[in-house]
Amino acid sequence: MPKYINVGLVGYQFMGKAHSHAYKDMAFFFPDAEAYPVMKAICGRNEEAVKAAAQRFGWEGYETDWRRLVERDDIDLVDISSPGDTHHDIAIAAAEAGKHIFCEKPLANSLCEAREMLEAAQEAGVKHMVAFNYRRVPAVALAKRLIEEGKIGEIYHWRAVYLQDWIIDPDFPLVWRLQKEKAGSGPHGDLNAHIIDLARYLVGEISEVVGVCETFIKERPLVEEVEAGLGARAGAKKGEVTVEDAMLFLARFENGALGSFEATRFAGGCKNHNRFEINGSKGSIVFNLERLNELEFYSREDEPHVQGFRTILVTDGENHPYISAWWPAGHIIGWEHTFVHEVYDLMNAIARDEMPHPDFADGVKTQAVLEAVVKSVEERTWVKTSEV
Ligand code: SOE
Repeated sequence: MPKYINVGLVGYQFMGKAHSHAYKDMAFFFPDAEAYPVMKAICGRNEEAVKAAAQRFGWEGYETDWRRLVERDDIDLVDISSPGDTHHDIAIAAAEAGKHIFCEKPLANSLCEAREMLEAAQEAGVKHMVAFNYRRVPAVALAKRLIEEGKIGEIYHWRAVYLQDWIIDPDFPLVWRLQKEKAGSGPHGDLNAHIIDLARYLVGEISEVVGVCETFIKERPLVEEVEAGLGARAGAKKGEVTVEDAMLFLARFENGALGSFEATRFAGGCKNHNRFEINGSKGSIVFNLERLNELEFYSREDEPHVQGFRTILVTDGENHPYISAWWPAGHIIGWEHTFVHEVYDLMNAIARDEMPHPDFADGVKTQAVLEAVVKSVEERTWVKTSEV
């Protein structure tokens, strides 16, 4: 008999919508789940907007104060899909109220906050998970399997970029993601956090870093009206951009591998270009989110006359994770499916009384790398992740 987990979600915009869709679709496609989510309540400060979101996304009800949501006896899991400056207080209150927590990335706006969140969740004995959804792309899961099977041997290089261009227009307005007090940082926390998590997942822990960053457009029009997704309509007045527009860094891994990371919102033509290359002693792997159903693999163990990169279409339900729940081979999946996979794994973990991954301890480690990079930029030197 499946269990039922009552969910309360904070946030109803871009990420709130992605998570709502995942809760709504999960049982439909994954009937074998050991627990199903029940969409109890969605929360946001604007009553008219959150009420409309509740109806459209399929929530039973809504709240306009997250404190009220967290206190409700009929909520088992609190999902934090609101901006970074809200994560800490909601997570601590949720842990104290004995709720499981699913939190958007990066875990917090600072390492100190992230550590407090981990401590509170551990003390309360609740399950906790950070929404690094790209671990749940079937092609990334296949990359993990190939590495674990020794198919690329000893890893020498990790080379990752996360490139977007949605603010390249200097007249794009000053949305919350460009404000330090709300977002904590620019593409560093938003995008580098993802590729750091993937690097930790696939290669191992990062020991030291050195970074460089720039804010190309220092002032932008203030927001007149927030639009769907990442968009907004610009007003007449201008304000200061308080986060970086691009952050690049080099890294050394504990296992001796070398890494490079680049996150920018100024890579014209690149929309959501989350790409990594891994080179090992026996082969290489290449992944690009803009081609998320594919994984490129090169093996030095192939016969020399056929050596070269092959492109694996990762849509075979018998051999590739999550896929059997969706469609026959070749009937490709997309970005929103990664959130459904997360919810499936989270529900199963709660039902089995296991900790899902990545948990808040992973979130803290990623946060330490982010913070070490910022310190290295400030001090113009290499910084060890153990020293932040
Ligand atoms: C916007 O930069 C964004 O939506 C991020 O916030 C997400 O985490 C990333 O997956 C896609 O881009």
